[in-house]
Amino acid sequence: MAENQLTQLRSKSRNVKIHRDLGTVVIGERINPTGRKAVLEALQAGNFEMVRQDALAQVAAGAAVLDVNAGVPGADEPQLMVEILRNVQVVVDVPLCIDTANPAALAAALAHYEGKALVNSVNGEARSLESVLPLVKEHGAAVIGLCMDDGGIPKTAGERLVVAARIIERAGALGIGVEDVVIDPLAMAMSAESGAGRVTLETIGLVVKEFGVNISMGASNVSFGLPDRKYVNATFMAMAIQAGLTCPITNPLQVEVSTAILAADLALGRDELGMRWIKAYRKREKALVKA
Ligand code: THG
Repeated sequence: MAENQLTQLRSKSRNVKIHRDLGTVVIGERINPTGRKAVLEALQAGNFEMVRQDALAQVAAGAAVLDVNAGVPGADEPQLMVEILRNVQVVVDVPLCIDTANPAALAAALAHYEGKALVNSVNGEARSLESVLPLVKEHGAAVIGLCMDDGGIPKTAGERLVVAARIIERAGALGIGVEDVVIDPLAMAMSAESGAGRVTLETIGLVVKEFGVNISMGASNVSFGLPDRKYVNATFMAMAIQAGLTCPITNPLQVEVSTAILAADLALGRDELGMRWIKAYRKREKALVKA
């Protein structure tokens, strides 16, 4: 069993620690035109108000880090990414997770960013490793490594572990410590492939045992194509935290998911005297009274 790693991210004035003995770190998923049509339409209209609102609301709902994606078809992604980052940083001061497959957008974002960002993402493909990891090293960032490569997404947990090992090894060769590599086992739609949830959970187990690294994933992906997604998301979230997930990319406004995260942390002894659970309860009560 490898020792659990500590990943630290920073914004201008805040430091966020990610470690398996600490509370689960929520990375808010909502600033994403690829995943959300309303954001896409706002950005296409040159309107950044929704991005600012999504930033504020997610942090108020408990996100410690925000994922930022600028994938608008036909747009100048490097320029749009920086514009979105600027708008987010005007309203909140939390570390950001830069979600792009475009090396030019990543370079622009890292040049603009003050602090230690989480790069989302690199994968096991040679081209990705060669373009992303030097930027991560140059800017002293941390990086999410996806368990996939030229061959696509491996079917078994053992094969995904092999990809994770390659990413960690290549990062290490460039001087990026294992504590700054966060592995994403890949969560896919369970409605399309019945074993999808299980292989994700098994991958988390293998990667944590071997490397002790922090684990992230797009945790809402599992429920694509299903009705009542929030219950599926919440249950899968608790199971994945038990397996070793430490920093899910998810929607903190979905109360079923947020409470599942807090309850899982409580059950695993990461919430002293249940203080975080009680605080979140009081906050929900207060919001109900106001409404
Ligand atoms: N791993 C890593 N990064 C990721 C993902 C991952 N980034 C993108 C994605 N997956 C995580 N982000 C989202 C964002 C939104 C949704 C899911 C994952 C989502 N959107 C609703 C939907 O599609 O039904 C909302 C639709 C809408 O409002 O238009 O669920 O896996 N490293």
